[in-house]
Amino acid sequence: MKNKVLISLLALGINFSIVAQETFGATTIQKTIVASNLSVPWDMVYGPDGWIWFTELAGNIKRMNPDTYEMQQVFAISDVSLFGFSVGLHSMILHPDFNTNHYLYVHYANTNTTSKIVRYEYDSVNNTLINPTIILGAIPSGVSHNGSRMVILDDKLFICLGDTYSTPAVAQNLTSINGKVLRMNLDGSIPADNPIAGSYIWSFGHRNPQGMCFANGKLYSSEHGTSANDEVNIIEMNRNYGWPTVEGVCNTTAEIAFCNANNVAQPIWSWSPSIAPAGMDLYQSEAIPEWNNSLLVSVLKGKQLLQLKLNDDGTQIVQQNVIIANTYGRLRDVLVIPDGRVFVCTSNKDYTGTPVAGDDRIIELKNPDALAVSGFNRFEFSVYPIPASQQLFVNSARHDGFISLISMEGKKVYHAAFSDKIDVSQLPRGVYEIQLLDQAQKTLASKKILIQ
Ligand SMILES: [Ca+2]
Ligand SMILES: [Ca+2]
Ligand SMILES: [Ca+2]
Repeated sequence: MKNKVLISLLALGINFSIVAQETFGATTIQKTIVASNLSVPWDMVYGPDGWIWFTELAGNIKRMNPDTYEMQQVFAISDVSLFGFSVGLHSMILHPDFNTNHYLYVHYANTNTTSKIVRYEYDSVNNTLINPTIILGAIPSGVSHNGSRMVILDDKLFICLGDTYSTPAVAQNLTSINGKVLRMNLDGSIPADNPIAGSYIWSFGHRNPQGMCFANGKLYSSEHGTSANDEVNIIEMNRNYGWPTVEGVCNTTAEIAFCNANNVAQPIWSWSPSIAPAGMDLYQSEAIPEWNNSLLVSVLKGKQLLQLKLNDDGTQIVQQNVIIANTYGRLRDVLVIPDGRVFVCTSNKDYTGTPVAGDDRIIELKNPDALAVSGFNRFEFSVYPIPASQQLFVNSARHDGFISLISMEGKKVYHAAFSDKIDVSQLPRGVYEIQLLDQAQKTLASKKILIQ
């Protein structure tokens, strides 16, 4: 298999190197540098178009084909303001219905005191971005602590924002949007069902959250502490996460008093001394079974990729394992794609990194044996959101064949040619099995979903 990969990649003229093989439990992981000479790649997302999209700090938006590693520069944002401790273009998210509406959202600093969220449309004919629309402008920003990651969930956009570094007290000020997780409609308006009427605020008391992912029906985030007390939190509506009064868990006399008075949500995991956890994604695949149901966290100062194994209901972290330690330098983001491969990007050209030749880079981690099983990667798929209420999006490398939905009573309630979007608004709430079938109606893969 390894030789086959080598030959096929050489045939494509790809400049790559398998840099390491390592064993986790019974699984051998292969690590390959698949992109080099980037400049602070900041946020990677897997697009409904099957490409890995990513931002670079100075304003570039690129995409990489995860199978051939072909790299394309799609766009360069012209009004990115670069200043402070690596402030510039930060997070990006693609609309779940990107294949139809081509919407892509970015968050970046546009002056030395403000940042904004802008929606672009992808022009697939010219492979560029067009029609920028400000979704949320004039977000106060600082020399550091500007967040950010974005998640789209049930037609709502969530973004985590830091305290702008110089003014920690804003995190507790409910008239400020800094030091918060915000929730907005996809056009930037304030949802009528937000906890504070007329406010974007979803949760508050955050210092500098720089990782966020939705999984297991929960919104997880990572957050930078001071010299200690980095955190992993489960973000809940209208909860206070403590900063700046509380760092990490509520364990000093002053913290306990504040936590009791303010119903503070404590982290489910914390690190001291601080390591600077950044990007975060959930690993949910049998391709590397040892990592199944784990949060993967890319770490800047600590230069690590960490596995945080979750308990069954996803409310606790039961074990931490180090996947990468001090090998590629600072790691800014981690991305899991539907076939169970993992991509991490370095951040060595940022304000405090020490770049080496080839930096910055993207490294792929995979179990070649799982991918070698004929078509294995074609059968992996993910669905979104969980639970779904209106539309269910299906993210699969395979677009032929059929999809079925089976109720818990065994009744086939949906069966049609493959589509990456299914209307489930008429289905009674409950647990269903979604099946992907090939052209001959043979089931390729299935998973349980919740519709409500
Ligand atoms: Ca990401
Ligand atoms: Ca906290
Ligand atoms: Ca504490």
